[in-house]
Amino acid sequence: MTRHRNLAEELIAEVKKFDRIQAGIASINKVLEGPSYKAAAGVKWQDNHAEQTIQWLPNAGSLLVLAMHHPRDKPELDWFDRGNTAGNRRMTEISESLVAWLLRTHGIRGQALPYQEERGGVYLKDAAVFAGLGVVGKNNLLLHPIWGPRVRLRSVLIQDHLPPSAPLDNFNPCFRCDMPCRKACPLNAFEGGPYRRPVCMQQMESDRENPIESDQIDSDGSPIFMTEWCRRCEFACPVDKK
Ligand code: B12
Repeated sequence: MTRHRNLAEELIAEVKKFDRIQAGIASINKVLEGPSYKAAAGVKWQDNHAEQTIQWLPNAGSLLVLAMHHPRDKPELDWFDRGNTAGNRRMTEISESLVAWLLRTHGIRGQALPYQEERGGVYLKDAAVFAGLGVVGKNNLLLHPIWGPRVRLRSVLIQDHLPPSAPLDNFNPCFRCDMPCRKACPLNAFEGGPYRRPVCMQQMESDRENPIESDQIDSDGSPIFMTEWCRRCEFACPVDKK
């Protein structure tokens, strides 16, 4: 057990070498039993993420969950173009370098998981809660104690059983908050209380249909257009408003 504990600590320290990234470890079984897996998603979001479908490594027991700060002044991390976002591409690279580090230094296999659950990813907010990275707030987003909801998530499967990170205690940022996040939604996706996925999806569809011109140029000299997703429920959250 001590060997596993040391390894978990070393792995998390390795992640901290990357700028504005934090990590925690969750048990896979716990994540797969989480509320998102129990909820019926209803209307499916048709997304255009171009990531490969994968088969999980056999006998994997743990997930390394990564949270990357996504500040207001770096909107480009979220811009979607040609199958992905810059933020997701960065997190994939970091995940792959951590997989290589695990094998090189400890002989343990890992696997960088894709973004979508249906391609072999996991529901990342649940994973992040169980990895001690935050709590789910009234805006239905993971609230990190330092970065609030302004984080992007990703995970790496580990073919071993590492001790899970401790859950966050005494962090109840929505307690007595008058929920500006819920009032900020342009389509009132929180009218009546809980998050209404089909309503939020209308906003996302509209974002997708109205791409913005970026300052990047394609090989044929024409400007590249990007989708800029709505972030109003994120920006309105008072937990560290950076
Ligand atoms: C499909 C999807 C969408 C769809 C559908 C969203 C939805 N919530 O259903 C659309 C396109 C509409 C969308 C919108 C947005 N998304 Co989105 N989305 C996803 C994706 C791929 C899967 C989410 C999903 O289907 N969940 C299943 C449904 C049934 O559950 P849910 O609505 O999320 O609610 C569950 C949780 O809140 C959980 N929960 C609630 N309380 C608690 C308490 C505990 C203790 C636990 C464990 C769990 C838990 O249980 C709920 C179900 O009962 C994830 C990435 C991933 N692989 O997880 C990103 C993801 C959730 N999205 C993200 C973001 C940022 C957004 C947007 C802000 C848009 C944007 N700028 O990118 C909005 C915000 C909407 C909102 N307020 O929830 C981030 C969230 C980061 C964060 N801080 O939480 C994620 C993780 C992607 C990423 N890049 O990191 N998204």
